[in-house]
Amino acid sequence: MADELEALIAGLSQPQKSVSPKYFYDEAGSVLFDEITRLPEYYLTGTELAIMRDNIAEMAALVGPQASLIEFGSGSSYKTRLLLEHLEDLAAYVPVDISEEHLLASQQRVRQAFPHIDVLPVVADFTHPFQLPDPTTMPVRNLVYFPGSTIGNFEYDDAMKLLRVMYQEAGQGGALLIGADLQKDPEVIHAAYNDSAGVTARFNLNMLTHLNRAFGADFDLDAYEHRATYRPDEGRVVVELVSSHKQLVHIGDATITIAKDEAILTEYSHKYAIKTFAAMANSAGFAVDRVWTDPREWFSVQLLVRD
Ligand code: SAH
Ligand code: AVI
Repeated sequence: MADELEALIAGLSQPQKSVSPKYFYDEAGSVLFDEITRLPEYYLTGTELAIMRDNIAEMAALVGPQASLIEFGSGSSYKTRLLLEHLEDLAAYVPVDISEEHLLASQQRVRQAFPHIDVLPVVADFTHPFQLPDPTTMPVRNLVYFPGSTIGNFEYDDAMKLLRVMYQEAGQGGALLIGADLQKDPEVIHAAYNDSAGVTARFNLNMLTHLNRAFGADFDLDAYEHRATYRPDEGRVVVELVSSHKQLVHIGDATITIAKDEAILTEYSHKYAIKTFAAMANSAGFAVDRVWTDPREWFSVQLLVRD
């Protein structure tokens, strides 16, 4: 907690103030994210799910029997159900997530639906070293699963670090099945992060409620507005909270001055070109075995393998 507070204060003390997007995900934030996935503008989840449905038989055949399925940022494990249904004779399912209550409640439901599967949830921040449990049955290989384009919430260096961690966790003969959102019409992307029902705005603002509760901060919850801008030249959405007036925020023993109209960066959401993503995968040691997309080529699910 002391390290977390220190990192938070450091982020809020830079000329460009920022807070890690991991603070979106308290219990309320996880529920709001689920609501986002059902929005008509938020094409990512529906498109990825359709890709999974269309190709699940081939995916399961490529992975083979008795794998251990390790998921980073599992959320509600909704898309994962397809893998749990189709992967043959799964050795274990290990969902990893930072949002404790949501993870445990989701896995209760997964256990009920798949009583024959060894479900071993891990509450952890996957950007720091963490321990994975040993399944009761020895797996033939590991399949790391990282759906949702959550990789896109990391800047290049941190995304590379995470891919290297997943390379290690995949182990010899293992693989990474990863969802990566693709570059497309900027208006489509803009709408996905500026939905008409205002759910993304509530999701973004909830981060401050979370920080006030978890760290005793005193952000004025009424003073901020959601802003999300797609920058095609950078291939990413920039998500911010913009302060309507000057204020002092106390967090730990720090006092942060936030100017009128100043923006706190809360998230990047990178949109990839298939080629750039392949270069990242290769730099992490993976070979790109398969890339599945939808007919509009809006989203990709990729099987990255290691030898
Ligand atoms: N996989 C789901 C959820 C994606 S939302 C889907 O595809 O729909 C991102 C998920 O990652 C959330 O459940 C969030 O709690 C989790 N998450 C974000 N940052 C994390 C971190 N640093 N460590 C662990 N989990 C994290
Ligand atoms: C989890 N992650 C991939 C989402 C995204 O699209 O970048 C989080 C999100 N932020 C705003 N809407 C959804």
